[in-house]
Amino acid sequence: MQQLATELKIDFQSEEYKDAYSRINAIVIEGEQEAHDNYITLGGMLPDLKDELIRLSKMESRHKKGFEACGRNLSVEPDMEFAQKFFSGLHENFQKAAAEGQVVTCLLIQSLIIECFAIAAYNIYIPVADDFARKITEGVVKDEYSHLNFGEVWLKENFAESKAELEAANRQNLPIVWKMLNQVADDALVLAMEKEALVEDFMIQYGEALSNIGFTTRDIMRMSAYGLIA
Ligand code: Y39
Ligand code: FE
Ligand code: FE
Ligand code: FE
Repeated sequence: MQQLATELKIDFQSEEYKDAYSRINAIVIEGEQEAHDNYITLGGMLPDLKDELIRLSKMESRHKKGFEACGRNLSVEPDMEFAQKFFSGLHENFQKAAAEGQVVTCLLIQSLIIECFAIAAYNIYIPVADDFARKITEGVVKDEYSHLNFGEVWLKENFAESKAELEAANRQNLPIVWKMLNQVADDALVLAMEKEALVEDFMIQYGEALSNIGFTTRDIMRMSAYGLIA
């Protein structure tokens, strides 16, 4: 698929590309670090699943190292301060939920919302990435599907007791994802990633996840509409 990047004549060494990459690469590195931390926290909340959650956290650490290498490969310095602010809304909501023992909310934020965001972003990035980053991202996205599956399986098994909390957590956090997508749209376009494609892929993954857990089409339509008010 390197052809698409070549066809689009993407200049990975232009100042414009590297400037946008300094923020997108930082977002991904910060996201992987927070995902690592979130799975450790979840391991403390779900002691029976601790070993599996530690395993997921280690995968997230590997992803982080991979994306750090992608930045170094292009001689880009990631803007980590920007990235921490970018994630602060979801970060704070996850911390608050964890402090209150709301495992359902924590799973919705990390294993559904953040994983779907990652899957959408990585799928859209792969065809327009440089050769080095493409190989890394192809390996990472496979793992992200397994992380999403972890959340789906747990929430499906506990659907009846989780439904109300999932709806409240969706209502609180989906608008934040919309703001994040809007905030990153200009930089993403410099990398040849279109916002419409990101939104579409995200909504497909997220809607499928909600369906797998047990929500009806009607529920999913209603829950998805909360994204639009951001
Ligand atoms: O589970 C994970 O590994 C998720 C943390 C990673 C999220 C990465 C967020 C990617 C958003 C990039 C937006 C680019 C347009
Ligand atoms: Fe990851
Ligand atoms: Fe991930
Ligand atoms: Fe993940």
